[in-house]
Amino acid sequence: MEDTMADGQPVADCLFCKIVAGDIPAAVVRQTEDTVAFKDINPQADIHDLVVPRAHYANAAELAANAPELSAALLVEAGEVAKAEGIADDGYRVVFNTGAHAGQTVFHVHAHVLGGDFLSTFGN
Ligand code: D5M
Repeated sequence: MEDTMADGQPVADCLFCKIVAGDIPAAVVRQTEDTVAFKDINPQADIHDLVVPRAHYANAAELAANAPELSAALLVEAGEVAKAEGIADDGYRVVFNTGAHAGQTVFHVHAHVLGGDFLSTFGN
């Protein structure tokens, strides 16, 4: 997948831009100047939150290429969300689905933060 140039401006028909703007309701867990964290509507674990930058970037690669400091802030916030949800000590998973073959369905970058029950491990 090619990294594309992007400036972070809101996209009119983007679901997560609408959640960031407050135009669509979400169960918000935490907010910072740069990010919003909310409950995934279709949870795959006891705790399943999404952390999005307020700025619109399509996926993790596009975010990293165009806004590296915001990438770092998103990862820091994923850790803060895990702490707030009480799953930081036992362990949790941070996932960025990138592109259609990975199952990405919303093309505004989001970190899935999953934990709270047994998570299967890769390769064992
Ligand atoms: O993840 C996209 C995720 O977004 C998927 O787990 C469902 C979730 N989703 C979709 N609509 C909403 C709303 N309105 N609120 C909260 N969560 C939502 P992906 O990695 O793109 O497959």
